[in-house]
Amino acid sequence: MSTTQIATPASHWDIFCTVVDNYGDIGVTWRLAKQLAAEYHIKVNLWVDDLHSFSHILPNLIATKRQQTFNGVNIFQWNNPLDIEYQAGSVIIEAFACELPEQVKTIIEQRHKQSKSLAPHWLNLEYLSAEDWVDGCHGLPSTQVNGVKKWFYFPGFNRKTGGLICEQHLFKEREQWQSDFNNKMTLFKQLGLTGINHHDTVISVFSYETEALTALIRLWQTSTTAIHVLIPKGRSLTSIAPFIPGETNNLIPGQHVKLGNLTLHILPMTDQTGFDRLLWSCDFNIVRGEDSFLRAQWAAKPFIWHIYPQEDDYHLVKLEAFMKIYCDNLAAEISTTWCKLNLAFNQDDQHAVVNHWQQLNSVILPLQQHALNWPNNALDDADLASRLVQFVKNS
Ligand code: TRH
Repeated sequence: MSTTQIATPASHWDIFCTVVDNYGDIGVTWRLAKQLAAEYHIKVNLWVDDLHSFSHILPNLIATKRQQTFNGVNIFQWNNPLDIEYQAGSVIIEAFACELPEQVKTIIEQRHKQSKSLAPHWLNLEYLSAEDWVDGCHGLPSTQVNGVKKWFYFPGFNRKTGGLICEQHLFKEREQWQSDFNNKMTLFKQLGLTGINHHDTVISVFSYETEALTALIRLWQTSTTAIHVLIPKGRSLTSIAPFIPGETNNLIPGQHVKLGNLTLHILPMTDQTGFDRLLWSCDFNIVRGEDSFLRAQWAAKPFIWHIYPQEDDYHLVKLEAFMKIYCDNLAAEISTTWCKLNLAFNQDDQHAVVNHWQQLNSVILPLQQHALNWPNNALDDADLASRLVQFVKNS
């Protein structure tokens, strides 16, 4: 049975998230919810339609439980129609244009009718993009039926946008972690990885399926020095199948396959803190989607971004937009190599990806320096949560 209350606005915030596929939607909303609770002491109710997927990145979550609390955030199983008593928060965020439950929309309208000041702030949190048009669309309202306003909140890489998710002390923690190599060695041990020496090259791979990855594995196999590729169980495994005896589905985290100087290690999925530390500990990261893409930037290490594929290759437009700002002050030689490598990976171009990876060696030092400088430049003084809290105050 569904019960709704419309009397007084509650002080909490509601975030609604549908898990489309993969982990990006829940990954982003979970990061935001945790940060709002930890740094702004906001009571956050996070409504998620698929707790099973969520439990991959929050292993202690019980997928069958309707309500539970982690990191100060109340997590609710969101069934449609809502079957839990619902009291609307002062701010309601629909993540990535997910359709709010009818009961919630009704409450927003009723409150608005009573008095505009009683109506919750209704925001749609959009996907991250570095495209120019984002500047003009961030923060615009759209008037819904009955005059209620919904605001469009766009994350982004400059001051005209809603900013990037980044916790207050993240860079300090990352610097401390990277200043002592024992941290990464301890992490590798905790993950059950064996045979990794301090100076070996370590590469993490969290991508979608692509033959570009198959080509890189083939290349790394011929390396004269030790390379370790760390692969959390998931879609990347399809692309390494040719190198694995038996079914990739049967691979167990902790298992490894040795191919000359290359070792492929299968990893368990961990929580987001563990995943961040993994990125901080590798020399190079291959990431994807939205959240791991950003976290690879915060790791301050060189990376390849395997962007989420879209119809008509629109993702390549988004990739170009990001490459343009990332390479803005890079020397032409470095920028060309890095951009071509990213393009080749995203176009499944086996020949080009191998070619550009081989050229990476000659620009790796300045690229590493750039990766170190980038996070502060990209953040542009304010992270997404702080801009969002301010936006709500102002609107
Ligand atoms: O899973 P993704 O491919 O998500 C994608 C994108 O967000 C895309 O924009 C969206 O449209 C699509 O989903 C539906 O990649 P992403 O965004 O990197 O999200 C992965 C999340 O999983 C991220 O929060 C990091 C987290 N993660 C862990 O917490 N632990 C792990 O071990 C791993 C491998 C990932």
